[in-house]
Amino acid sequence: RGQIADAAKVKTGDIRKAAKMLAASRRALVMTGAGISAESGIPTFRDAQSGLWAKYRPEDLATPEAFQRNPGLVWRWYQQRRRDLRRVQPNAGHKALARLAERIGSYPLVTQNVDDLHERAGSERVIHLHGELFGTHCFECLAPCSEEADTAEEKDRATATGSEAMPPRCVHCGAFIRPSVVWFGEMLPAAAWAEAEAAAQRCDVLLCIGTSSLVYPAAHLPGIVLEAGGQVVQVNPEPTALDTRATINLRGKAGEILPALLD
Ligand code: BV8
Ligand code: ZN
Repeated sequence: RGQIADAAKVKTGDIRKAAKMLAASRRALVMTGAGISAESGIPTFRDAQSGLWAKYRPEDLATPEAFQRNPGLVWRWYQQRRRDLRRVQPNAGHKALARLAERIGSYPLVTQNVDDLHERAGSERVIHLHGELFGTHCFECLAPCSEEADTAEEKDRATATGSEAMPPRCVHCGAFIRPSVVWFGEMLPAAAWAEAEAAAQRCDVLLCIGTSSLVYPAAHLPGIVLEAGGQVVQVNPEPTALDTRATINLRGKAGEILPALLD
């Protein structure tokens, strides 16, 4: 009941209008934020951090300064998020986006998320603006870290010394290994940003899902689409900074609205 009620809560006219726009699009672009992974059980940054991390704000942990000040604490936060991610599955929203490509042809999927749920749901052209949780590289010499971030020895060290686990050291220069995500204050990967910006300049419909549209430069993308004459369909259960400019606002959860767009 709840599921049908929620999708029905959104005016069916809007869903039909959005579905028609997507079906008629020749160069669609999809952009996602943490909200699309919420129904898989991955907390968004907006949700209060749970458990161990309740006393930290992500903006205070996801920075190079935080890592330099307390590498163990930041490393353990990412290790916890990797463990959590291994335990969850893509949800109906991720799967609907993979099916959308079969329906309207392949399209670029720009995500702010560092999880791999779009890939695991079958989406092909995923552009990670903020890096990927399972990647690791050296904080100093940037050499990619060859072994899996949490190797067996790493796991032993974590369990042996409880909460004292420190990041592994770079085999080349001895500095700490860090997660390959973009922290606040860091530049986005140039190629990913260039690809996302070009796709926004040429797309005719942007489907923008589960983002509070507060983090830049990712939050510039819908404006680039609108300035270039494209249209924006937003999917979010809450109001966001994008509401006033979106062509259509579908007020609901990704896991319910996205499958309804394919009906
Ligand atoms: C840079 C990886 C430039 C790490 C992340 C002052 C004003 C403006 C900008 C700035 C400023 N001060 C600093 C800046 C720049 C800063 C920024 O924008 N800060 C913000 C906080 C104001 N940006 C940066 O630092 C970027 N780099 O600008 O460099 C530069 C220039 C010169 C020299 C050097 C550098 C880098 C930003 C990248 C940060 N890394 N992630 C990690 O994951 O650990 S950002 C991280 O937070 C996420 O990737 C996401 O993008 C962002 C927001 O998190 P959430 O809010 O949780 O997610 P989201 O926004 O997607 O919101 C959740 C939404 O889902 C909500 O709306 C909710 O309603 C909805 N939802 C919930 N459930 C559902 C749902 N939707 C659908 N279905 C549901 N079921
Ligand atoms: Zn190194």
